[in-house]
Amino acid sequence: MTILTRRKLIGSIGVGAGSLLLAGCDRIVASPTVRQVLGVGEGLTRRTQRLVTDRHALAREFSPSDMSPSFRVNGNSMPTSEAYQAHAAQRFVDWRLVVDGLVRRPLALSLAQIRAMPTRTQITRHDCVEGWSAIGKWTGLPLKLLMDGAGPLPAARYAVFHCADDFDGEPYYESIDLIDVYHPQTILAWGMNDELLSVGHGAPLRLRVERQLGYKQAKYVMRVELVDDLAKVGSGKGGYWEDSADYQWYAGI
Ligand SMILES: Nc1nc2c(c(=O)[nH]1)N[C@H]1C(S)=C(S)[C@@H](COP(=O)(O)O)O[C@H]1N2
Ligand SMILES: [Mo]
Repeated sequence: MTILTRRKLIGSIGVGAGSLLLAGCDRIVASPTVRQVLGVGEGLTRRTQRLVTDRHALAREFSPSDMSPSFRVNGNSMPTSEAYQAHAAQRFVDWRLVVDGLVRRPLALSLAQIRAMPTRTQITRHDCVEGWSAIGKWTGLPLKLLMDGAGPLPAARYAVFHCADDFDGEPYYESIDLIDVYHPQTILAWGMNDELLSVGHGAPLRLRVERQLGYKQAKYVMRVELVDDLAKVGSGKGGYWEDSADYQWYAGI
């Protein structure tokens, strides 16, 4: 009930709507009847404001002295596929990142090509839902630049990150919407803490989408697919953990 109503609210005002519309939304929530029906009070107002106004805000960045002395490896630490292991043994020289789906120009880029493109470096805090956090430094290609190369078609709404690893045969994947795709801190990282990304942390390439929780930070990214609908991918909920353990697709913090 609450969720449906909230969806309706958000749907009707639209993500990215300005403060005028938000003020209208506040008025709706301020009416005692609506508040009683929703049974949520200020929580809804705050969450709605966050969704409407803050999608472009930056995650906090830290200084080198804040970096955690150790950064845990979590989830899969080495994809078991033979193809991946052969690439890892050759330091990914013949590996290609595929960009396809709803794009004008499908791409297949080598790690060298990706590393030759402009980079962004950021020191951020990774928050895992299992209850640990770590601050690390990530260097990689802003996803926006990859999109500039591939040219998403007008129908594209989400980017899906297909990974090399699996859990019991179910491939790991994640997805984000275009707001996060174009967020300035969204990068495909090939470097971590001033070194090449290790296999444990997702070599050769892992997503960093800094406003979101740990499970969205897909490691071992092999392919970025632009889609119009997440229902067609995996079991349809937008990610491995979303499909298998009811994790929220929107893990923005
Ligand atoms: N491909 C892939 N990506 C993944 C995972 C995984 O198992 N496989 N685990 C996720 C989870 S739950 C977390 S907390 C982080 C862990 O990243 P780390 O190993 O660099 O700490 O990766 C996320 N991305
Ligand atoms: Mo996690």
